[in-house]
Amino acid sequence: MPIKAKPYPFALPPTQPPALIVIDMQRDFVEPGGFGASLGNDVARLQACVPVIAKLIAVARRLGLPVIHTREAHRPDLSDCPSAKRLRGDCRLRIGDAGPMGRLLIDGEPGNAIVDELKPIPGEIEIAKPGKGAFYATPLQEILQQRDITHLLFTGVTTEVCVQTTMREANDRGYTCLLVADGTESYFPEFKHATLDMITAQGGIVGWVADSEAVIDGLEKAYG
Ligand code: C5J
Repeated sequence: MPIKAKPYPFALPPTQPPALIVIDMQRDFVEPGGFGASLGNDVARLQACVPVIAKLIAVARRLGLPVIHTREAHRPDLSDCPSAKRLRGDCRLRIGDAGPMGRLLIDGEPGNAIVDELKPIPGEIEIAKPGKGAFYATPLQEILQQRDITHLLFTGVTTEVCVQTTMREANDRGYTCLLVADGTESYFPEFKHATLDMITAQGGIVGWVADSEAVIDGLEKAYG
């Protein structure tokens, strides 16, 4: 039974279930005092997708879907952060500077941790990524190949930056991708909506979009 989705129903693979990919649900973006706030964004906007992702993670764990979490994170010496990225914008605090939750966007700092509600459990994969896309300079592709995963369900933040970039990277690598509409958020609602439209335009040029309710219903019927 396929998932009710746009632009047309999303067929689930019969044997190896899709992976649930949770992009960058870290305090840096979602809580006050982090990198997202330092760029002048209203971080409260992103909190709407936290309970939706929590529900999807619970379903994925119960049905045995792999759950893969990512964090946008740089090494403490910033050797993986190009100055073109660090110096961009007119922000109060830059990547690597000390903020209220530790150094911004630095691996291991309190602000770089995934929010409490969505914490990975032992056995789940957590990938620190230095770029917007989760395939760039990470082992993600090998991890998916080792598990014969062909289909990916995307959630996380922000829709038009790290989520969309990763979904496009996944497309070029041959993965079949669906974005959960209420499981992703942006600081800019108009960018979120534009991204959903871009993904599904032209017969699903980047993939499919569905609500979490439809995704959960489809997963329960396929793997429950
Ligand atoms: C941003 C992200 N917005 N996770 N990162 O810089 O989307």
